[in-house]
Amino acid sequence: MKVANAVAKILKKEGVEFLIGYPVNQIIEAAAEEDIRTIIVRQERVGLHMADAVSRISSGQRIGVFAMQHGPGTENAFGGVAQAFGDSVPIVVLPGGYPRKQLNITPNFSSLLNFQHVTKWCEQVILPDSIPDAMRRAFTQVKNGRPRPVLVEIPVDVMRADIADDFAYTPTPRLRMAPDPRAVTELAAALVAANRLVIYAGQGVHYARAWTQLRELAELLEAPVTTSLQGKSAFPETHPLSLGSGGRSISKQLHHFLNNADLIFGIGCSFTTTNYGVAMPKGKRIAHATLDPLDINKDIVADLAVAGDAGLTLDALIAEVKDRLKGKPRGRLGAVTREIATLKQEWLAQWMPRLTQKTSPLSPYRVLWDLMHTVDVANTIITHDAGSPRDQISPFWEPTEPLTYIGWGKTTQLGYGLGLAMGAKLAQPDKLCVNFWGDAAIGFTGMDFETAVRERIPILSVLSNNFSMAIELKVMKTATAKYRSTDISGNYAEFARALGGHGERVTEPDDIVPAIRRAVAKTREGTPALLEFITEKAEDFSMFA
Ligand SMILES: Cc1ncc(C[n+]2csc(CCOP(=O)(O)OP(=O)(O)O)c2C)c(N)n1
Ligand SMILES: [Mg+2]
Repeated sequence: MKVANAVAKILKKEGVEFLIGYPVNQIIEAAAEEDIRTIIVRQERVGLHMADAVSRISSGQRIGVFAMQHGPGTENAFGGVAQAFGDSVPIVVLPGGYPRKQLNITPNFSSLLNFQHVTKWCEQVILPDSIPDAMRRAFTQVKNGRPRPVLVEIPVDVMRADIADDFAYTPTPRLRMAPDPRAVTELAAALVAANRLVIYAGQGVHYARAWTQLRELAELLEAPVTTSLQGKSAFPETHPLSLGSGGRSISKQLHHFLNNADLIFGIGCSFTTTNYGVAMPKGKRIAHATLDPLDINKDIVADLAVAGDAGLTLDALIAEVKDRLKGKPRGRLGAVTREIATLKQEWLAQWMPRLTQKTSPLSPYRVLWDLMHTVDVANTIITHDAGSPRDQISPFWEPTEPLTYIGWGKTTQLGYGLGLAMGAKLAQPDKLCVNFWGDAAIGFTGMDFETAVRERIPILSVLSNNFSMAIELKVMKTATAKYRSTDISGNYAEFARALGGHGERVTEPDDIVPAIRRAVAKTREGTPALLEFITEKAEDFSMFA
């Protein structure tokens, strides 16, 4: 058999249900022969974002796979892989390579050389017989340890070469790393001793599917919980102990509790310094439990550290904490939840005029508020985009179920959200999958709305069109005044209709809810929808100095 066919058979054995790709790559044809659904995008980057969401939404239980051609396809894919690396998403990338005769000779693009720093495993296969070994290594790495992209580059002549029909391949295992019991004991003692503990959950909780344990520990300790953007939806934000999620913009209650904490316990998070994550106030005691020791003592100093799977760590902590509390809660719950509720009320009261504003152009906050109160939040998966949309939505959207919000931003490529919503819809066809983005973001990846139409991936795309890069207005004052450098134009409702989807432009506050209802109905019929809300150039965010 040909190597490309062997790769497809291995994908099948690894449980891969769809291959997202862009031609020419012989694995696409071979996958179709194996009844693996092939999904062809309009550009590589978006296909990688889709694969990324498949992995995220399944906690890495289903691995997103993307294949593209050598040279241009591979070059154009770089952003998608880099974004998955930045946000630690496990995907398998299968680029073609130049024929062995020209491989690694300038100016031919080498995946092996160029993807080293945006993958955790990057291999080039020279010998046809090495394919099963290379795929075994890649799948073992992508399913274990810290989630991140892996890549196997296969030169086109290797793809066409023969390999024995009876090659051996056993699906790779998933292993969980348990924390050191002594470190857990020390950490449990500190958690119980703390007076004003805040729990900060990262996406490690999603990958470990440890949502129940997170909630149990928080309730045992009667401690408030926040999440990173990537961890958003790991804890129900309607829970009385929720502080909402951390990002560039945050709730007043989160700001208050972090600043008054005597111990911050990060679980399944990296504590990476980033503009798109809430900064830990200086001088706080930090306990850091995470899978990859690479993150420990990286950007913040950990007073206590535990390395291991978030689920196993939480299991062990729950047992230790129960032991210490001896079935007697400390009676803090009432006071803590009252403090949260009071602050939340004050904060929402302050924002309510924006969230319910009746002006045209529309307040983007009003659009989001109406969206959240019109859709079935528990059965919706939503993601933001780079720019104002992220900072507008993340503090106010309250997920109740795990993996219903895809948060991101360790690197923040405009246009990422569309592919994420499409990948989420592939993985969870019964959920309403939504991306909320701006008119700069749609400029990057908008053409792939056509992929949603053609491949029958009925997402709802919510566009905040303010005819501007509003978030850049403050830093581009002269360029805007002299050359209108932050202006953008376009009619995206017409664009969506031209591509075969449902498109509506909404300008009046009273039309927001009916338009959302119509669009959701369209997605149920199988038609992707794009709602273009004409919004003001808002520059206010829920930020605290
Ligand atoms: C690929 C890429 N280039 C540049 C940026 C920097 N950037 C972040 S937001 C933004 C403008 C966002 O404008 P828009 O999407 O219209 O949202 P708005 O702030 O207007 O609501 C820019 C240029 C980025 N995040 N990604
Ligand atoms: Mg804009």
